[in-house]
Amino acid sequence: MMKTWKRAGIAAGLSLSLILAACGAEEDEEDTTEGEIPEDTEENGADEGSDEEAAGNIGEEVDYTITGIDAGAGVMAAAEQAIEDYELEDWSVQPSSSAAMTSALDDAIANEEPIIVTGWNPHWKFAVHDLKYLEDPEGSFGESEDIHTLVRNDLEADMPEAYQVLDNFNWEGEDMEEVMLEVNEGTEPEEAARTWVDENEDMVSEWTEGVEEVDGEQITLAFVAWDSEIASTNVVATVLSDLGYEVKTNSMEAPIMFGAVAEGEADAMVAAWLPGTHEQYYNDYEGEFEDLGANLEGAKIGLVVPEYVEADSIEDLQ
Ligand code: PBE
Repeated sequence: MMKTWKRAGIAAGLSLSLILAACGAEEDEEDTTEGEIPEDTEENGADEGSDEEAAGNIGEEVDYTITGIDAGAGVMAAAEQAIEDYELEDWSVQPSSSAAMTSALDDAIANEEPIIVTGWNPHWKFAVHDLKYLEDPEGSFGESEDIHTLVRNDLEADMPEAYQVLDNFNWEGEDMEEVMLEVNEGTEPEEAARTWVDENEDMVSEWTEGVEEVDGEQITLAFVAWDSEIASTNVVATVLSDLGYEVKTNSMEAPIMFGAVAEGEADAMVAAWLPGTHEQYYNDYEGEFEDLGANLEGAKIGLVVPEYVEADSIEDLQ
C-alpha cells in the first residue's frame, strides 16, 4: 500500500514539475531582454516598485498556484481560507499528495525556481532546505497547534494495555523529525521507526511503564500518509507490537480517519492536529471518540517557500 501511494506521488510530482519547468522557461525568455523596464514598475510608481514587482513576479512565476497536498488535509482548507482572507482571487490551491508536494519542492529548489507549498512542521524539509513560512497577519492558518491522540470510546475497557501506552505516548518535534528524515532518505517507515525506538529506550519505557504484555491481540491504527503521521504512527505501532499486539496501520483520507475512530473501525489515531487544522473533523465526531490529549506540542501549518523567494508575507501575494 505504501508503495502505491509513493509511486502515485512521484507521478504527480513529475507532472507538477513539468508544469513548473514550462513556467520557468517562459519567464527565462522574458528575463533575457536586458535593460527593459518591467511594465508594472512604471504603473505602480517608484516607491512601491520593488515590493509590487516581487509580488507580481511570484504570482506569474508560479502561475498563481499554491502546490498543495491531499484535499482532505486541514492545511488545504486553511489555504483556501487564506485566498479569501487576503483577497487572492487569481490564486488557486492545487491538490496533490504529501509526497508529490515535497518532490515538487525538491525539483523547484534544484532549479532555483519559485514555488509556494502548503507546509507544516514538524517536517524534515526544514532540515534539508532553507525554507521560510510566509507571515500570516490575518491568522488564516491559526496559531501553534498540538497533535492529539484519539481512541475509540470503548478502548480503555477492551484493551487497557494499549490504552495506557497511547495515553502515555508523548514526544517532541525533533524526535518526530528524526524518524521523518530517515524515511526521506529512503528507509522503510517500519525500519526507521524500529531504529528510533531502539535508540530511545528511555522515552519508550516511560510510555510502557507498568503495562502488561498481551498475546497477539489485534489493534488497528488509522492514519493519513502525511510524512509526519507516517513517522508517529509507525513508532507507536512498533511499541505496541513489542508489547505483543498484532498491529495494523491503515492509511486513509483525513475525514475518514476521524470517522473510523468514531465508528470503532479503527482503535486509535495519533494524528489529530488541534485546535485549528482538524477542528471541523473533530467537531463532526465530538463525543464519539475519546481525546487522550497532546502527544506533541508546538506544531504549525502555513504557506512555505524557499528562502530565495522574495515574498515574506501572504500579503505580498496580493
Ligand atoms: N498536515 C500534517 C495535516 C495534519 C498533519 C499539516 C498536512 C493537515 O493539514 O491536515
